[in-house]
Amino acid sequence: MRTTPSQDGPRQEAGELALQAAAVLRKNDMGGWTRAAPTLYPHQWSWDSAFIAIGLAHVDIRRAAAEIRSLLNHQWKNGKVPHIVFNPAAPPDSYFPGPEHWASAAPDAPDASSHPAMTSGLCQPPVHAIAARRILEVAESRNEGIEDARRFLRDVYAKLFAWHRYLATNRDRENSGLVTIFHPWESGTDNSPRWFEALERVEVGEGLSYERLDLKHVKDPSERPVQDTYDRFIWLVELIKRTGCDDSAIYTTSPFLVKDVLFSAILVRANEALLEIAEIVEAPYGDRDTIRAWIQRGHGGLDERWDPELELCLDYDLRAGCSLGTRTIAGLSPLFSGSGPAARRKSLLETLDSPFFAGDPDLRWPLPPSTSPGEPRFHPRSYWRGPVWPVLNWLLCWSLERSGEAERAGTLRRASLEQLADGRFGEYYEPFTGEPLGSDGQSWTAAVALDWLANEEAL
Ligand code: 9WN
Repeated sequence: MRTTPSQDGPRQEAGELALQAAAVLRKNDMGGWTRAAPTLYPHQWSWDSAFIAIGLAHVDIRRAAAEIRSLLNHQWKNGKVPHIVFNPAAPPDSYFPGPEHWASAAPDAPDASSHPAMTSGLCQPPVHAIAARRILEVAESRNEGIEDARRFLRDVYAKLFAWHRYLATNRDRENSGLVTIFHPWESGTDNSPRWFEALERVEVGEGLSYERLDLKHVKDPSERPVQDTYDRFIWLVELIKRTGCDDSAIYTTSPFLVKDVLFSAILVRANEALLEIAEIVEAPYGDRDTIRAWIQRGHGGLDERWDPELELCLDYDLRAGCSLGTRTIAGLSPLFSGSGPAARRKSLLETLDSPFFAGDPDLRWPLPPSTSPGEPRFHPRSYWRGPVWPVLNWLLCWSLERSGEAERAGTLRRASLEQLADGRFGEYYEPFTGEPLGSDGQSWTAAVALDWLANEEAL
């Protein structure tokens, strides 16, 4: 990261912030992979890793590539990229449900016989191809590490293709273009009110006994999910484990099966990135046709989920056969994927800027809360129920740029950098006061700051 002349105040501050962000990533570096946060999340999380790689690209291309490579080393035989790769050196009581809890649940895992388990049995949104493509872009813009980045793309292309094929098949038996999630943790937006009604339908069975560890790491328990929600999370893990993480069995038996529009929107963009990678590595034409078809199907699926009344894109509960109509940032999914007619995207940009989201006059910065402040289940401190998440804003910014909305993306980026200017790199932020919440020193927040700062410098 280039430092800036001292007579230039804001640039000097940007240089300082970049150094602080890089220091967070260094501190969380476990040697070839990065823990998501210093104590709350001592393992490698799937989509966190992708964002982390984007940030690392501005520091060291090979290290950025290593982040994704190490995650993909634990890809399952069926193509699934696991949501957590456990750190064998993490203290036993540092995270629940940890490796012991997942043990023997995963015959498809590459290290299935390992006790404790090396990975969880879930997955998370597929930001990886976006990150892989970005690594080469950053290398080219810095004119550094270009050959390393190209070699990395050649090495990981087949794995990324297998990952996307898993999502297009095992997770979309309906050929709808929309990904089915088996657990709110798979959405990455875990206790968002998006899942409330679907979770209500999950009846927790007998004999659930466990100790929550997450509450030990935050000052205020209201920043974490309520007990009732957590019980359902753990019960769903139990049911998934009972099937041996078998996707067909889960499809048949699980009480929670939801088409997630945000996950699906990210997959559309990830497929666009994968197509670019396929061209760079000269992958077979058949692959490229397949990826193009996935992109088309993804757009189609998202179009189908448009709700003209709420004027948002809605998740769909496969079990109950109904839409899940809560006003959250996921409703803006067509802005993330670039789907739908231009008029719809224009109206969504207006919604983004309206008091439902970033236009609420009481917000500390004009940044969209994860759940609209008007929602009855909005909570400004509880994670995914209201706080602002910098990583989602990174995705939104990046997608807006790709859709030709550079000015709108720039506004979002600058407001985000103001939010992060205190150098604490919170996991998420209280929308009205701007207080950082959850974990400080959260790796992916530092990572997106690095990417944004580089973007500002390039202007
Ligand atoms: C469960 C690591 C992860 C993020 C998720 C975020 C949170 C875990 C938890 O932390 O989820 O996966 O224990 O709450 O919701 O998006 O990947 O940062």
